[in-house]
This record gives sequence, structure tokens and C-alpha cells, in this order.
Amino acid sequence: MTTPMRSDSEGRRGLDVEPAELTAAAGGDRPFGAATWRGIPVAEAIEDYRLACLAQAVDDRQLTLHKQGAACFHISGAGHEALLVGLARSLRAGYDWFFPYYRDLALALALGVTPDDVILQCVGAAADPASGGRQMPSHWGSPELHIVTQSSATGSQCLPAIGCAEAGRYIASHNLAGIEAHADEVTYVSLGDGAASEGEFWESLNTACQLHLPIIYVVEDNGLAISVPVEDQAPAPVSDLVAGFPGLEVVKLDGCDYFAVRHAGAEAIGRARFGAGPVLIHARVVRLHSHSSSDNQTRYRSAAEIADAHAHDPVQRLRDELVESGSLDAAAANAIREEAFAVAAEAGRDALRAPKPDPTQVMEHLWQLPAIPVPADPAGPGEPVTFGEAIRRTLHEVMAADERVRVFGQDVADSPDEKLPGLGGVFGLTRGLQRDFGDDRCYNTPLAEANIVGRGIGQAVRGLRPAVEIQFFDYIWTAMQQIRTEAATTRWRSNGAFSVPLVLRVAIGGYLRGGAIWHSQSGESIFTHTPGLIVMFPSRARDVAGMLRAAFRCEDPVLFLEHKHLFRQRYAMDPYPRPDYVVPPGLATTARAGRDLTIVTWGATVQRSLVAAEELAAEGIEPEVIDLRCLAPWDAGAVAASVARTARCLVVHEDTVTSGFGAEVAAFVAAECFGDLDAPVRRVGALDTWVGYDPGLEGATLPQTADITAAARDLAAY
Ligand SMILES: Cc1ncc(C[n+]2csc(CCOP(=O)(O)OP(=O)(O)O)c2C)c(N)n1
Ligand SMILES: [Mg+2]
Repeated sequence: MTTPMRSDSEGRRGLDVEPAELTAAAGGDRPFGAATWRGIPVAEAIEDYRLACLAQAVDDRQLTLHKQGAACFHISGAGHEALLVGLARSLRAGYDWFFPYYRDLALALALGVTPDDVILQCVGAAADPASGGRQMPSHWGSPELHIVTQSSATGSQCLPAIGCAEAGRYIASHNLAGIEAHADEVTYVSLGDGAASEGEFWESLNTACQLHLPIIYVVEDNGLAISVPVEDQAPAPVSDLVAGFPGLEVVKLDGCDYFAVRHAGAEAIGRARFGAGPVLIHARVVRLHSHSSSDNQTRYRSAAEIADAHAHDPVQRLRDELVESGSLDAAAANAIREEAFAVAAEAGRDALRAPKPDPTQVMEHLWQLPAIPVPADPAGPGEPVTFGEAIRRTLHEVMAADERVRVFGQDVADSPDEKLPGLGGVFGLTRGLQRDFGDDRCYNTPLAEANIVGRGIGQAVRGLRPAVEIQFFDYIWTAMQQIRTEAATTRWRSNGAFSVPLVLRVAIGGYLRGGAIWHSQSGESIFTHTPGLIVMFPSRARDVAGMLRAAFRCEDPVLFLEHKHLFRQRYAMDPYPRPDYVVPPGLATTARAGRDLTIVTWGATVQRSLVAAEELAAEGIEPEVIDLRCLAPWDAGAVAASVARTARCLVVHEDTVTSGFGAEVAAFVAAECFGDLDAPVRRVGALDTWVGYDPGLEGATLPQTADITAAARDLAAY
């Protein structure tokens, strides 16, 4: 295997070559350390030239591998190198935190990613340390270097980066066992000029400035987003657009001028490191190649424009400046470049021999479910509490037990005025948390769902246990990118290196009389269709407590659906369960034993199914009611065992029938329990429309007890 061209003198970077060799490379026997050019030590500039050459060589080698058919894809960092090696000088791998994007090859190398690592990913090798052959090339990730695994979604890294910076501040001031942070660490996040159009970038700036976070934004402006010129993206350059954000230090930079980058980068990053707040570096760079191997830039860039980009090649410029200033002789510069290409070629040869991932392992690292024993009788002492009160108490319980838990979202805080109680959530479920645990453990966020979830992800990656609240399921969609693309894929895409232990509490469901279309939605099947996401949907007080406890023991994101209609229902009340009542993910419960048919249900239709069952019992039909409780993973075994006894299956849910989760259950029963069935599998759910404001409209859309009774009766008679 090849070695990186540069290892670390202070744990981050350094030289593999001896000082004497450097002196020779510099073209004379001048004492090297003393020489500077434009205020930068020549030794460092040469070292960075070497690194920039390596980045170009590794890039070219990947392109070759792609042309040879050994790599499926290639995306180049060429044109961005001087900026990135220059900034890396002021950053600390394994100390600061990094949310780079796919053009950041030179940064990755500067932080300690090796050419072998890069090329192993390019060929999709099992030994690719960032993803085990799961991600496209240039999707960095290294827990040791603090480079957080990234998705391909442009701009979505900005919000987890904010969460990471917040977490650093919290961890550094709380002395949490086993989690480290530094008071002077910074979080680096980079993006392209195109990605700066994404809402997540803007949502993140809001919080970066409001919390005065030590975060370094680097907008690498190469003038294009694939084919779209930057002028078509926005009415002004990003550095002008962000001018109104209070406390944001904005730096405009020629990112092709290594020496300018060194000075401005050191100044800006130093400011953030010592508490002056966020920095945005807007750096003009060039894109030397097509957007990626799937693109052909000659369709939208003239030959003159492409030639102009090459005329501004920052690596060539750095070389010329070093040579013209007498800092490096031309032969030595050539030798450095040739050595870089030799290193990349060797890495390419090694990668060609590297074993591919084992296809049988493709299901690994979706999640790592906690080993929780099946709990005994949940009966707790004391008076029954409501479903909502059980949530409130459990949040108090887990926060008291674990300082890593932080609760945040819209309206979750108490009033700062001691004479007023405050809201504590629109349903009052977080009431008292801020008063009891402090305003760095429970706090309000902007009205921005992606912001809430994305910040939770960044905190979870740092080892905290964030519990975020989405006020209404109906408004979860702006956070979908963070939930599906970021939270749910993190463990899988990093081949198990990173995880997101995030509890995502969401008020869901209808039957409210007047909730209408925007406060009545279900839609859990949209989330059960997301591998890597645990989906819980309790139906009564003891389970909401036992399952919320379990959610905090999960190392992966949990969508915890809290049905609004159940918050105050008497039938959903139970004594608050003993502390050892913890319901493992994927464990159903038999809400009513029976012999004549199995009703599989969850959430608010559990009670409706129980009422229907009692009506049928009066007719001599005894349904068994299985409350699934958890939908991902779900207890197919419990359903199969019940159907083996009853030979009939009805699936009931509040969500619309078409593509509802009932379709999944029905398909399973049809395929796996066919031999036990004496009747076709039936489903009852909402009509395939929206819930209207008028109670008559609502009643017509959502499934009612009478619908369940009628379907069950039919099925029993089949
Ligand atoms: C959310 C999202 N939309 C679309 C894409 C497809 N896509 C990948 S890169 C890219 C252009 C990004 O341009 P820019 O942010 O300027 O970065 P550059 O590639 O120029 O460095 C697009 C549209 C994506 N990856 N993610
Ligand atoms: Mg761009």
C-alpha cells in the first residue's frame, strides 16, 4: 500500500521527507525555515504544493480508472485545491469537525485521508474506509479525523454541521463521560455556489448567527452548478446576500491564490476559534473538468471558457509563484509533481486488486437495535395517568437520568417569566423541562422543521441524545431530507462508522373534530418505507412510557409517533409503569385475545378495534386484537402466530388504505400465512382523500368503529 505524501508533525500534517530533501527541493541550501514568500513560510507552501499536486494526481488516476471501467463514477476536485490546502493549515483533524462536500479531495488529503483511501472508494472496494464500497467516490468519512459521513444531497450538510457545533459547546461545558469536545474547536462546512440556494443553508445561517457558533462556512464558488451559471441561481453573489446576518464574518477570497487563502483563512478561522462567532468564506475557484463523469461540459461551456478555467488552475499558479519567486526551482517542482503521479498510480494499482464488498452484507448497518429483554407485567403503582402525562413524565425521567438528552423544537420551552407557566409545547408535554433542567437542556428553535431535525442529527453524531419535537405530523415534510437522506442513511452509508441516536417525537393523527386537512394527517407508511428509521406508534399510556424509554436506548433514529387524539382519552390511561417496563422495538402486544379472526392495528384504531370486538363478541364472534405498537421493525411473528390460530386477518389503520402500512401486513400474511388462511386478508383504513374540517367530512374519511365491525363480521362469515 502507498503511504500518504504527508503525515503529521502535530498529529495532523507533516512531511515524510527529511529536512535536507526539502532544502534541496527548495533549490538551494538556504536554511529553509527562515524563508517566507508573501508572509508564508516557503516550506509550508512547498508542502502544500506537493499536496495539491497529489490531489490532482489522485483525481486524474480516478478518471483513468473510470475510463478503464474499474470505477463506475468520478467527480473531480480540480480547481479547488489551493483553497482547500490553504484553509487546512488553520484546521485540526481529529479536533475540529468537518462537513465537507464532494469537491473537497484536497482538504481530505490535508486532513489525513490517504490516496489509497480515496481510490478504494472510487473502485467500490470493501476496504473503502469511508463507506465500504457503498457510496460514490468523494463522499468522505472518518471518525478518527472527525470527517462526518456525507450524503449527496447538496446543502443538507449545513444543518447537521450546526448541530455539531452546538454539541461541541454543550459537551465542552458539561463534562460528559466518554464524549470529548474542545472549547476552541471549530466546525467546517463547505458547499458549492449552487448549493447555497438550498433552504437548509439559509436555515443554518439563522442558527449559526443566533447562537454565535464557531462554524466556518466555505462556499466554493466555481461559477456553475452542473450547467447552471451562478448568475441564474441568485440575484447577487452569496457574500452579498448574507450581508444582513448579524455577527457573521464574511470573507471574500480569490480561492485560486494560495497565499491569499493562507492569510485570510488563518485570520477568519482564528476568529471563530476564539469565540468571535461564525465565518462565511466566499471563495472564487474554477472547475477544470466536467461536473462529473456523467456530464459533458462542452455542451454548455465554450472552448474559450474551459481554456480560461485552465489558465487559472490554482496548482499551476502556486507552482509558478514558487518558481518565479525563487522559492522552488523548476526541476524540483516537476519532481514533486511526478512523485505525486507515481503515488497516485501505485494507489490505483493497489485498488484494482482490492476485494469487493460481500453482497450478502448489504443489509448490515441499517440499524443496531438495543438488546432489551421482553418486559414483565407493566402494572405500576398509583393512579392512572393519561397518554400525554405519561409522555411528559417519561421525558422528565430520561432527562434526569442522562445529561446527554436535550429536548428542543417549536414552543417546547417554559416561560422565562417565573410568574407564567409558559407553553411547554402546544400540547403541554414538555412543560417544566426547561425549568427543571435548564435552558441548555430544553429550548425553543426557529419555526423550521429541517433546522430542528438537522441540528438533532449533528448533536447525535457527537454522542448526545437529542429528542426533538415536530409539532404536527402534517408539517414534517420540510424536514424530510434531514430524516430520510441524513438521519436514516448515516449508519448504512458509513458502513457502521457513524450513527444518529435521535428521538424524533411527532404529534400525529386525526379524530379531532375540526383538525381538518392540516392537523389530522397520518402517513406512517411514508416513513416505514425508509430503511434505517425505527418507527414507533404506541396506543396507550403504559406503552408510550415503555416505548419512549426504549427509543432513548436506540443508537439509531426513532420516529416516535404520538397520537394527538389519545393524549387525554380515559381508555388510553394506565398507571405510570415501573422503571423496568421498557418495550423493545418491534414487539407487538395482544390487546385482546380471541379465536375467530385477527385484527392487526396500531395507534388510534386500537381502541376502535377493541370496541368493535366487544360488539362482535355479543354476536358470538371473538376477534383477537394485535396492537403492533412498532411499525419498523414490526412483529410479523406475532401476527403469523395469531393468524395460525384464527385463520382470518383484518388490518385496520387510520392512514389512507392505498399504500398504507396495512398493505405491507396484508402482503406478508398472504405470502407467509397462506396455508393458515380460510379467507382473504381484508383492510380497513381512511378513504384515499383528505380529512375535511366539517365533522361530517372527517367522519366520512376516517375509519370508524362501525366500519371495523362490518368488515370483521363479513370476514368471520366468509
Ligand atoms: C438536493 C440535490 N439536488 C440536486 C442534486 C444533483 N446535483 C448534484 S451536484 C449539483 C450541482 C451542485 O453545484 P454547486 O453547489 O455549485 O457545487 P459544484 O458541483 O459546482 O462544486 C446538482 C444539481 C443533488 N445532489 N442534491
Ligand atoms: Mg458550483
